[in-house]
Amino acid sequence: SAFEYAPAPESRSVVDIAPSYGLFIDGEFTEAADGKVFKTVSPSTEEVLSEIAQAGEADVDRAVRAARKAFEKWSALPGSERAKYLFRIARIIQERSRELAVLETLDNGKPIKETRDADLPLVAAHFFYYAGWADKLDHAGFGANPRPLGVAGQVIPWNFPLLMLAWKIAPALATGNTVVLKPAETTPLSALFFADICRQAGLPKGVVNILPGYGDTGAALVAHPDVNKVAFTGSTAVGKQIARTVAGTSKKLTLELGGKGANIVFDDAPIDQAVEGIVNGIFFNQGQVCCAGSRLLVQESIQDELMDSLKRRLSTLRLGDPLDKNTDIGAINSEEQLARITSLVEQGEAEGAERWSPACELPSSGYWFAPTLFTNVTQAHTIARDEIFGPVLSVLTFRTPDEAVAKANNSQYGLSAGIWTEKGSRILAVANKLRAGVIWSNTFNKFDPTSPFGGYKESGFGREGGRHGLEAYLDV
Ligand code: TXE
Repeated sequence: SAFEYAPAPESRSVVDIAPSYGLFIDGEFTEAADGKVFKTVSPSTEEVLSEIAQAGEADVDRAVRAARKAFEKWSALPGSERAKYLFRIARIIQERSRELAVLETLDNGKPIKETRDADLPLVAAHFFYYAGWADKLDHAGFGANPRPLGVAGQVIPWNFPLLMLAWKIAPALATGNTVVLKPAETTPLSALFFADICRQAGLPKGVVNILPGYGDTGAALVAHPDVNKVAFTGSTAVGKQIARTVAGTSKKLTLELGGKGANIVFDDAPIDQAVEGIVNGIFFNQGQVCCAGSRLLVQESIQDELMDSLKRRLSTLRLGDPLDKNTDIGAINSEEQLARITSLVEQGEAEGAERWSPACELPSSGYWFAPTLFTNVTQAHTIARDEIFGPVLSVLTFRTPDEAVAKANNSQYGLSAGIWTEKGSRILAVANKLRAGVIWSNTFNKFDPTSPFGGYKESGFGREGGRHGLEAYLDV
């Protein structure tokens, strides 16, 4: 794509990680008021990468004040001026994309192939896309002169650290808001490198503030009385807690939460293409994707053929060093996440589903989980209902399109779905009945900044991306 900019294979030496990092408040890196720090670890080796300042309530307050002060000038700039900064940020991201891809792989554990070819190009694309909107807000269909909300408090997860930052920060800045963002505790580094990029781009002080920390830092940010807009991506449990905090205030809220995506394969689907889509759907980023196709719904008549092909394909996946450009499956992001996956998989076995994994040796240090398939799964099984957020696929069958739709919709979640069939009429008929925010057909996990993304039901509300993503940051 036009946004790709990462020419060579990657090595650790392209990134220089300092032994410690501060919080980024009002354009400066600073220690936490109470001096607290935490360590960030590389999940593929358990090596400590750096020591990070941990923001407390006093730091949240300082950052929100800085953002409030910056808002006066930032929101008064013509959109064309804000666009210049965003374009500059986008270009610096492209120029530094090798460094950022390696950094993200080290801190997150995901394969370099993904950070290089998916995360980083998409991060740059989001900044370019929203830079383009900054001077066209009067033409976005919201009426003349839509106004920014003020200070946005943004809390993001660890599965796509820099991409989630881009989803949040690019539309907020384009619309004239200022930002205080809390990255996840296991992946703070790329957000801090982004702070450096803001300085490199000459972004006015206080427009972007980055506060690493744990859940309590996020809770303090969300609760701060001078925050006007809250944007959260993470677990459904924390999303509900945040909704309770925000209820009864005038803050605007968008939530992007969990999922249990159904990938529906009809008997006329091209099998080889479907197998690639199934693999991409659940093993991309080790399955730690909110819109993962974690439930495979396969038409009964092709179950045996499809499972044979799928098992053969899984046996070719390479698990290991995420910095190796041939690696398909990297490390699980944290020990906690590995424990969560392990416990749900054990529950799947205990409830009677049949477990299968290809022969594969796991490295001796780091957090790893082999690609796993479950067959003989029923809709009552926990592994068919709960988000596992790991490389684990639950396979169910159906006979008719109506049964496929009923099973796909039988979920507390409604974020994503996939439909595999040669029949265009069937794609439309089925898609119209699915309660999911994003539906792919004959492909999976395709992302584009022009397209809104978000969920039904307990997958959250509000949309990010596209023109709709602007609305979340504007009074119209
Ligand atoms: O999420 P948390 P965790 C799902 C996935 C995963 C599970 C748990 O199923 O297995 O959630 O992951 C911050 N107030 N998803 O524990 O805790 C936290 O510091 C404000 C799906 O990592 O929700 C981090 O920055 N913030 C998901 C962010 O919330 C709080 C992505 C996410 O962490 C907070 C991640 C609080 N009270 C997990 N408590 C997706 N939708 O993509 C924590 N945080």
